[in-house]
Amino acid sequence: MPTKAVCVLNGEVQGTVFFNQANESSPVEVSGEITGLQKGLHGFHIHEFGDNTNGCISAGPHFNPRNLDHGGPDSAIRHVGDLGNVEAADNGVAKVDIKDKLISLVGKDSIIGRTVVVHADPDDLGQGGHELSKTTGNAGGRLACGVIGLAKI
Ligand SMILES: [Cu+2]
Ligand SMILES: [Zn+2]
Repeated sequence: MPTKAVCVLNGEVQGTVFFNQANESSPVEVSGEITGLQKGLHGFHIHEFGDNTNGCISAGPHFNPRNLDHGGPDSAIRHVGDLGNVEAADNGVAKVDIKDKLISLVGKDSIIGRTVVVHADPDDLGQGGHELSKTTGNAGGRLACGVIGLAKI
């Protein structure tokens, strides 16, 4: 039984992100589009809380159920929520096309009810040597966010 979820991003930029998981042990396919960005890389994460009461800041830190350091999507050491970067073209549009093995739409690593955040700056994937590299990837401000909800199949 496949599971689908969706997230509408609102803030200084806009977007819609879809999540699709064929079964509970399959990778999650993340697709969609974000518009209004500055050209280049922007950190793209799942944050812990589905709480936007005080804007994107209420979403809390990166979703990190294993209590590890921040990394990139292909790092052995990473937060479950570390999806790396999206890249905007000259027209400010970033196409999202990610397949991730750690996030899930069911079980203890489920991202349902949590928040997608897109950032102002590139995520250094834990490698930047900045004091924030091992917690946030030094990805800067939160441009937009949205809570992930179950979608109609
Ligand atoms: Cu983030
Ligand atoms: Zn992280």
